[in-house]
Parts: sequence; C-alpha cells; structure tokens
Amino acid sequence: SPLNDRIKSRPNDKFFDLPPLPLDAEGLAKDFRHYYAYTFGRDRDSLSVYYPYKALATAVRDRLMERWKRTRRAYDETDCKRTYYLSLEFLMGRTLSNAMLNLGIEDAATQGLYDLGIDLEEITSNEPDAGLGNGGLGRLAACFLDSCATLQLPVRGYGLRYEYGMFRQLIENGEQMEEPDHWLRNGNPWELERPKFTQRIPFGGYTETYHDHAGRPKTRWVGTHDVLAVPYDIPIPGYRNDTVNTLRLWKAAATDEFNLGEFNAGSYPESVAQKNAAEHITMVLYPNDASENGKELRLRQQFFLASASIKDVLRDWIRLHGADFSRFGERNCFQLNDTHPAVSVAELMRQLMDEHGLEWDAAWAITRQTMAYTNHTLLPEALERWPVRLFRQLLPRILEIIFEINARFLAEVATRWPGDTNRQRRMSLIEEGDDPQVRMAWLAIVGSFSVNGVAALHSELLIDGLFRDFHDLWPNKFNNKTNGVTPRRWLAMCNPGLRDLLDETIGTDWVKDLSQLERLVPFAEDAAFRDRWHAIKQDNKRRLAEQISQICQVEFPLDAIFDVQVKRIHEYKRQLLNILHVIHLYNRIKHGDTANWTPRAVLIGGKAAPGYVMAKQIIRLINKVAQVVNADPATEGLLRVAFVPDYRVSLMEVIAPGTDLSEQISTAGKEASGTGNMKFMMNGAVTIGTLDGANIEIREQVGEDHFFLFGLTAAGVESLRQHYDPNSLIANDPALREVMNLLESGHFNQFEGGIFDQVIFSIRNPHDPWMTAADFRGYIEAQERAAAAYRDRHHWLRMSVLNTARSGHFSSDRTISEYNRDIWRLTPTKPQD
Ligand code: B1N
Repeated sequence: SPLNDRIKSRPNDKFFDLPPLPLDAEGLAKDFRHYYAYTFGRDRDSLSVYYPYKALATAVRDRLMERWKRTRRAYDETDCKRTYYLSLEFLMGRTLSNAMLNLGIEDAATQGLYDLGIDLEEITSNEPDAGLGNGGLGRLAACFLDSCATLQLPVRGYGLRYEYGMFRQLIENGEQMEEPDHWLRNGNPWELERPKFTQRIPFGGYTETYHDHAGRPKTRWVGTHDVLAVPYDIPIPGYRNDTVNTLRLWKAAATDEFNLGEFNAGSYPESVAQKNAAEHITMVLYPNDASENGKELRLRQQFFLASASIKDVLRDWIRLHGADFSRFGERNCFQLNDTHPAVSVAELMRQLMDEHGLEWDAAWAITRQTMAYTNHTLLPEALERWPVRLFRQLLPRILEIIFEINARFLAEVATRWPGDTNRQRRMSLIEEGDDPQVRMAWLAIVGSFSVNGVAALHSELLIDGLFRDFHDLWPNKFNNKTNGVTPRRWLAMCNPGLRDLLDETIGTDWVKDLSQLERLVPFAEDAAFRDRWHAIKQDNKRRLAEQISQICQVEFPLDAIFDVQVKRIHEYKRQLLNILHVIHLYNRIKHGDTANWTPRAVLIGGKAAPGYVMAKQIIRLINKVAQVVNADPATEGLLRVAFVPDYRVSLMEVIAPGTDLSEQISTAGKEASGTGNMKFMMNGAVTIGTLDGANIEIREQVGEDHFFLFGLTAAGVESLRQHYDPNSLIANDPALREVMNLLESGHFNQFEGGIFDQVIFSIRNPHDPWMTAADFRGYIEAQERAAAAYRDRHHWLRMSVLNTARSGHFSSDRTISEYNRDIWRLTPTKPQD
C-alpha cells in the first residue's frame, strides 16, 4: 500500500526511533497506572484482580518489545544459521514473573507497586498457567527456549495455540474429575497475532501428475480442503542479555470460501457453520503423556504444525535469499521433539519438490541435512504408528512421498545386507499386516542426520534395543543429550531465599553458569552456613505447608520430612510403590513400632490421562489411604498424607523449594530421563530413587553417599521377567504381607467393596511389567535410611547443600550447549543497538 511504501522509504526518523523505556520503579508504576486506567478502563471500584495483572503484564511486555525487534533484526542482518524447535507441546506455565526476572526488573516492579499500595506477589499469582503440554516433554521444550535465548542462539519454537490446554483436575470423593481449561478466556497479553504470515494448509483431496513448462513430470496435490494457519508470537526473553527469541504458535481458522452450492440453495448459515470444523484442529491438547491414542484429529494437528512451520521457514528463506535453496541445508535445522512432528520429513520433501520445483535428490539432501530427531521414550505404547489408510485419506501426497522414501531406503538396506529379508521387514517404514501402519520413529530416523536420547541410560538402551538395526547401519547418527532444566525459573525465580544466599556466598554468576554452584561444596562443612540453609528450607516448607493446608485441608508439621512425588500418574512411575510404603508406615504406627520415628509428610500429585483406568484407580487409592491415615489419631505428629489436585508448573514452583526427599522410583529402564528429579535436586532435596533415566547421572554427580538408591537395574528387570513371582515375595516378606492384608481386607475402601481389586491384582500379577513387589523390600529399607539420615539434622543439611552444589550439570544451558556443539552449530548472535 502507499502508506506502507512511504513508511518503508523513510529512514530512521521520529516514527521509529523511540527512546528506551525506563526500567525503574517510577517508570513501571507510571505505565502500570496508564494501562490500568486507559487501556483497560478500570477505576477504584473495579474489584477484579485480573486487571492489575493485565496492566503490569502490558507494561512489562512493552519492555520486551523493543528488545524483540532488535534481536530479530540482528538475526536477519547477520544472516545466521537458525534452528526451529518443532513440538506439539510447550508447557510454559506463567510468564510475568519470569519476564521480570530475565529483564532484571523484579525489584523495581516490587517497589513501584508497593508505592501504589499493591503487593506484587498478589498480582503475579493471578496469571493462569499456559498449560500447553502434558508433562516432562512439554516442560523440557519450555526450558530449552529459555536457555536458547539466554545463550543468544537463533532458535525459534513452533507449536500449536490450543484453545484448551491441559485439563484442570478436581478430586471428588477421591476420584479424578476433568474440567476443560479455557486459559485464553480473559485474553493473553503475551501473544501477538501476526495475520500477515497466515499459511494455507491442505488436507484430503488426491494427487495428479502433469508436465511442467520444461516438460518434466511433476506431481500436484489437488481437490484439497484447506485450513488457514494463523501465527501468534510469544516473546522469549534471555536472562539479562537483551535477546528476545520467538515462540510461534499456530491457530487453525477457516478459509473465507463458501460452499457456493449450499450458499445459493439458501443454506448460508449452514455453509458458514461448516467452516467451523477447520478450527477444531487447534481446539484441544491431547492429554496423553507417554502414550499415543491414534485419533485422526491428532494426525491433523501434527501435519498442521509441520506444514505451517515449514512454509513459514521457506517463506522467510525466500525473503532473505530468493528461491535458491542451494545453501538452505547448511543454514537451517529442524529439531523434532519426539515423533509428534515427524511428518515434517515428508512435508519438507513435498514443499521443496511440489511447491519450489526441486528434484528428489536435491530435496532429500536438504531434508537429511536439516532434520534432527529426539526420542523421549522406550515405552511401546507411546511409539507412534499411523494407519496407511488414514494417511491415504487425509494426506495422500505425503503417503506417496513416504512410500518413495521407503523404497529407496529399503534398497540401501538390501545393498548393505543382501538377502536379509527379516531385517528389511523390521526396518521398513511400513509395518505390514491387515491394517498396514506407518512407523513414525523410523521415518524420523531415516530422514534425520541426528537421533538422540535424553539421558545416558536411555540413549544406550535405544541403540541396544529399539533402534539397533538403524545403529548398525548409521552408528554416527546416534547421540545422547541428557536433559536439563532452566535455573532461572527453577532456582532463581521459585526460591528467592536460596537465591539470595547463593548470591551472597558465591556471587551472582551461577544464574548463567550453573557449574559455579560447585563453589558451594566447602560450605557444606560450615555449621553456620548450614543453619542458614536450614532456615531457608524451613521457610519454604512453611510456604508449601500453607498451600497444602488451604488446598487439601491437611496439616504438614514443619519438623516432618517432606517426602514428595509429583509427576504424571503412570504405572511405570510407581506411585503405587510410594503408597504401599505409606501403608507400611501406617501399619507400623498401628503396631506401636514407632521408636526413633521420623515424622513424615507425604505429598503426591499428578494427572492421569482421562482414559487411563488404572492410573485413575491409583489416584483414588492414594486419596483413600490419605483419608484413613490423616483421620486416625494414632498418626498425629507422625504421618500425614496429601494428594494435591491439579499439579502444574506454578504449583511445582512452590513444591520444589519446600521438598526434603524427592521420589524418583520408576521401574528401571522405563523413565527416559525425568526432569522433576533435577528441579528437586537444585533446590536441595535428596533423592530416593532407582537406577533409571537421569537418576543415574544425578547419583554420579552428587556421590552415592548422598542419594538413597534401591531396586533392580534395567538389566535386572529384564532378566527377572522369566521367573518373576510376586506372590512368593509377598508370602515371604512380613511387611509386604501385612500391607497387602490391609489393602485386601478393604481397610481403605469401607462400604466400597472391590474398587481396588484391579490395583491389588496388578501387584500380584506375575506378568506385572512394573515389578512393584520386586522393589518393595529395597524401597522401604532405603526409606528407613532416609528417615534415619533426616534425624541427624546436620548430616542431612550437608547432603542437602551438596545436592544443590552438584546440580550444575542439570542446567538446560549445559544441555543446549551440547545440542549446539554436536547438532545445530549455531553462532551466538547479540541483538543490535
Ligand atoms: O519426556 C521427558 C522425560 O524426562 C521423561 O522421562 C519422558 O517420559 C517424557 C507422547 C510423551 N516421553 N514421551 C512423552 C508425551 C506426550 C505424548 O503425547 C509421549 N513424554 C516423555 C523429557 O525428555
């Protein structure tokens, strides 16, 4: 438009050159009042607590805006290599406190609002969590974005803007109820709609061949039902470095086209209403953690994300380089967060060939140079496979490309292992059978230059097991990147008491270089320091106990060991083993076996996938045991149990600092990494855990004397399978026998006979994949060691200090540095002045 041209042709003049916004208390308070009064039109009689939040968020957002623009410009002008983190989940939690921390304005904001008679904490706690993820995988993506911005790496996140995030969990009569989470209801001050970058995504239709102007045969995908992808950008600030990266989330919208037939037949409203179906694609997050559900809508979501994001990247490439893709491969990288976006492999091929005219070989070279895949689980129920027939109907052109990739790949396998048809069948991207399936992990491996697991054990198990054939073929593709968590949110922000002590003791550099925490080690021997450490932990326990009292009406005594397991409810994570231990303690109390007792407060929290019956029964059992235990006067001062409903990111920010003992008790070989384990460790909790996932590396870092280890090894689990006999374990262990007696007698389900039969059966089942009974004895003995250690306060405090001191390795900055060194090879790029 003429206005556009006029604006563009004008050199930096009054229109663009804005003075930087003030970061002090006065400046923030001024803007806060401005937005409150003029943008949101509020007055003294507006009681809603939401508007102060929105006013402050808007003032903070302004300060991100200018840095955001400068970051974007730096990336464009240096023409640096970029990475795109493709993920169906970004579990961001709250944004305001984190943005203030990273901008370095929390003190100014506290003061500015205090001057207006407002408590900052009251405002920040009114922000709803952005729950666009299930658990560890989604939260990892959020921690990674924080680290990429802090390391000033040109990385953009791509995801979906779900209208409804993770459901809210209510507990009624001990049972989980789900309630939809319409998190956008009051608007989202952190997103910027960018309608200009809307993309058109095809579904359905059919393919046809034609000849291009040079007479070459080409394919096109026609007769499609298109859906618009509208991007919403969210700023991702680095820690005090002026970098602001982008998370781009796509919302599905209907095209403006009508079904003219219906329109003319007088069904105008029906014709418009039909368009609504398009918007279903980004309506809701699938609430399954570590399991797939195979619904068509989920495949639509996956392709929608892949196609829109790749179009966006190619559009950007053309804007900066024209339609010459010869250097695209060396300048771009797509990191696939599990197989959920793996259809990207075929979609990049399609766009390069069908939309930009490349030949197969050139397109394949680019694909294999740019795609990298992270695997997050070995659980067979989570391995994605999509029926070929679904692909044929929904994404016919993509299916053709997958078949062609497979044909060429199998020829390579046949060359390497002539006549080994078994191997070809195992490695085929298509699993044959009555209803042939596309194996998404195989597609991701074949289409990528890098495949990584998320902890040392997990990566080893992948190459020895699931990915063995591929490792034989391409050993150099496989690597490990042990997960990490961001020390900004998970230490500096959530634990201000400890943050101040660290700043005073070792300086402030640890926030950007967590290995500096090592310098705390000598202070573990300093009794006065330990006393300060203790005072901070007790403060954090008080804060947590207040929350639990409010939410659960259960009182946690501050002298108790706070024993916490919060994570998704899954059989492999063995919340059941935890509750068996609680029953065992209860049983001891009832028998008067309480000499040298350590008071214990057990906290369990987490959501079950709505369709996961066993997980829901485990929640019910935990709640029923809590009811009985807490109501029994004999347990007063000795044992408390609470199930905290609606476990989420913002709750963990209160839980992790107030925890003494971190429960990481999965069946060995089943938890790929775990990341909650790292958050607890950073905040000075000691771990009780199995040799699983990142627990192994945690124990290596902190030393075996400062970790309560128990249980079978991953190899032990597999070799026990043949002769596992839980019933004789129960018969021969009096403690376990008595626990089972209490359970089986209906002690925790009076008047509700049989409700726990399935759970009980699973413990007695010789085919129990999670081998709960096998680890019971080791577990209660490790718990006794932990309880004894806790009674020696200074011994415990020494362990606690050492856990924080040795947690530097689990910063996501370390993880991201490794991704960058081994996979992305990006140049850190500072924003321009
Ligand atoms: O990813 C985390 C790990 O720390 C955890 O150990 C691992 O269980 C978790 C399908 C998943 N693996 N797979 C999923 C999530 C959603 C879904 O629809 C699978 N989540 C994990 C980070 O590496």
